Amino acid sequence: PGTIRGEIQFEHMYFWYEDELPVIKDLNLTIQHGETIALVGSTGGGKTTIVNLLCRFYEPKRGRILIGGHDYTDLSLQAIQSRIGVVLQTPHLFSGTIRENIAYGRLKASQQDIEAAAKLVGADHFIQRFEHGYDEQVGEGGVLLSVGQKQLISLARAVLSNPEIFIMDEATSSVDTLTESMIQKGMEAIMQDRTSIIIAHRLSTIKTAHRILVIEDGQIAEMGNHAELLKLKGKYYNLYTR
Ligand code: DCP
Ligand code: MG
Repeated sequence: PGTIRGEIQFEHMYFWYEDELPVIKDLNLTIQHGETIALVGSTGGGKTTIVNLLCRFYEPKRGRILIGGHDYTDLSLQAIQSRIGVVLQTPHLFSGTIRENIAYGRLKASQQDIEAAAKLVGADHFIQRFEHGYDEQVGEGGVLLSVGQKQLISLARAVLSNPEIFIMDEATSSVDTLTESMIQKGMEAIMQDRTSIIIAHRLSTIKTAHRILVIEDGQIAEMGNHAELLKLKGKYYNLYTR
């Protein structure tokens, strides 16, 4: 039983928002424990919706989601969200210090644990340069930081929470190349031995994923690894060889 710890299954899942237009249509997918999945595809395809459903910000209208072999509606919301570490495209920080934002309510987290998490994802580098280091205030919602820096802090938060499942919606804009390579390294550190779902925009992330899913119109349009999908000369090929 321990072997399916971070296994995720979508079974005949359907979803629509208030307007009732189907957004996810009969999604069937099993993600193995430890697997890295990249979701790609054109805008409006349903990638963020899939992640929102998995975090149970919404629930499937039909079909179900299983986490570790259990229908997730049988688990508490808190139990689900403690098993998932998520980095949003525009990460949410609260006004407070960097230290508090990494700890995120984990009162037992020691300074050593916090710094170890930050070092692992490469966030320590820019944090040390602040006048107050880990005690620097981030401002309302983190306004004093760049999007890339906020993602690095969210990555450190995810590492500290040691989740079975790691989800990341990569930032598309305004990340300088140094921060981008830090984020890349940080993600690689977290993805080790964890089930990971990355909504990916960078080829470096996508190429190393075990499976790439092209999501279009709420369905899996193509699935395979980078080499397989290139060979197919289909939608993935068109997205990434222009
Ligand atoms: N949608 C909606 N109401 C919401 C969110 C989305 O009606 N609150 C619609 C817009 C799209 C569809 O659902 O038609 C899928 O939206 P997603 O945000 O899931 O799409 P992606 O994440 O794939 O798009 P992007 O690449 O732009 O992030
Ligand atoms: Mg999206």
